[in-house]
Amino acid sequence: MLDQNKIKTFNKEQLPSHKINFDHLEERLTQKGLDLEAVVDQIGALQIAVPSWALGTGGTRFGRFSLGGEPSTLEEKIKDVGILHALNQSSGAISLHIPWDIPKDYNAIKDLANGLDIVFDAVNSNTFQDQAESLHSYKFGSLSHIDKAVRKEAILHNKEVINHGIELGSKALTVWLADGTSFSGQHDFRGAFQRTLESLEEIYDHLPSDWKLLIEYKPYEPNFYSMVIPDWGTSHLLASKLGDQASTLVDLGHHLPNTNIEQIVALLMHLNKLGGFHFNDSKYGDDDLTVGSIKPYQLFLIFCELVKGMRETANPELSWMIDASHNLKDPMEDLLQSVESIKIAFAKALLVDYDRLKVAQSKNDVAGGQSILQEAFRTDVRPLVKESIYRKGGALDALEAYRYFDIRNKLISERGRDSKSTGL
Ligand code: PSV
Ligand code: MN
Repeated sequence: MLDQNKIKTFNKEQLPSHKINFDHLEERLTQKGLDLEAVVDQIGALQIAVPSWALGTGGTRFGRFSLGGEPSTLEEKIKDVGILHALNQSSGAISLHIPWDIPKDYNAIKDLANGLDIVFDAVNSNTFQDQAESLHSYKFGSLSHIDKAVRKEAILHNKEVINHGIELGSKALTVWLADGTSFSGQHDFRGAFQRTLESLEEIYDHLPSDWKLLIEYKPYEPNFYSMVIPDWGTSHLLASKLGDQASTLVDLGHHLPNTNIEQIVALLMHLNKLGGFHFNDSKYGDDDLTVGSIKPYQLFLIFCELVKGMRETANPELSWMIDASHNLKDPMEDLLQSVESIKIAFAKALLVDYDRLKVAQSKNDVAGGQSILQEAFRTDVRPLVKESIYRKGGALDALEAYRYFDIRNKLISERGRDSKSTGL
């Protein structure tokens, strides 16, 4: 649907109005002792995985308004990520959710992805939807379930997900548990924690030696009294007990309002235990809104900790991923906007003068420290982001290009108006 030549032609047409102007930026970077080329390269190198479930329209419990042309097979989902990646050269990975995306022919799937320059990021298990009325339903939990047979089923599922991932070249399993309670007295906290730990131990034992186990946390939903892994402390506790291959995954939407997420990031990196990210934005809870659309300053502060952590700690490489849902917008447009916001926040964080910040901190110069951060945040880094994408063959304006090539309508005529994607 899209090839490099088409994007080149688009860029040529757009260039007069999109002229990349570095004049004031170059001067600023030099003043800070930063090399423009190195900064552009770093921004260009950042790849953010697209979750297979974010390619269709989401919904609320009040309804879902489908957009048409949604990918209904794994192949179509990979093709959609291929379109995003061709446009922004920054979405070269897909994260699968099993059983929504069970691959039938591994080689064919790998060839398809390979041809689109896409790799397989973390695979996600799903022990929150099983509707079976038998003993094996997950209504009352999965890895923490009181019944050993249900726990066994959930452990087996996670091992199968790892097996699928091995075939595709994935290197991580992400576990998010819906386990918890909605009423006091429903279960015993210590018992549920212990059963979860023991279940995770069995899954951990099945991990290949070069894999990571990423443990997500969430304070509420679908359970409203307690969650078995409600916060980063519990996730970290489990990861520490499991071993070096286990770490915590931070989903930005999985915090109570006003939680200081940048502090969590800093501490986890200090302990070499930050495994990855699910980016999104929120105003109230797990709203799954476009990254950077509500709290861009928070996103920037998180990136400052990430940049410092990557320079100053031995924290292993992170898995970067978006986790969002799209009720109103075309998901593809939303994902393009999200990736752009992530890159903007990253670019701003690269401009912070961390040496000067340390000096300000050592003198308790509160206003000085704050202004060092704000100076970087207030810099318009869009030319740097644009240039990094342009150099890799991406579109000068990915969203505009998506509309220019009329991609949604093409997908609708290919797949139909009623085609629906799997996911939540
Ligand atoms: C749960 O809210 C979550 O953030 C987990 O990452 C799931 O795997 C994902 O959403 C999809 O439902
Ligand atoms: Mn998530």
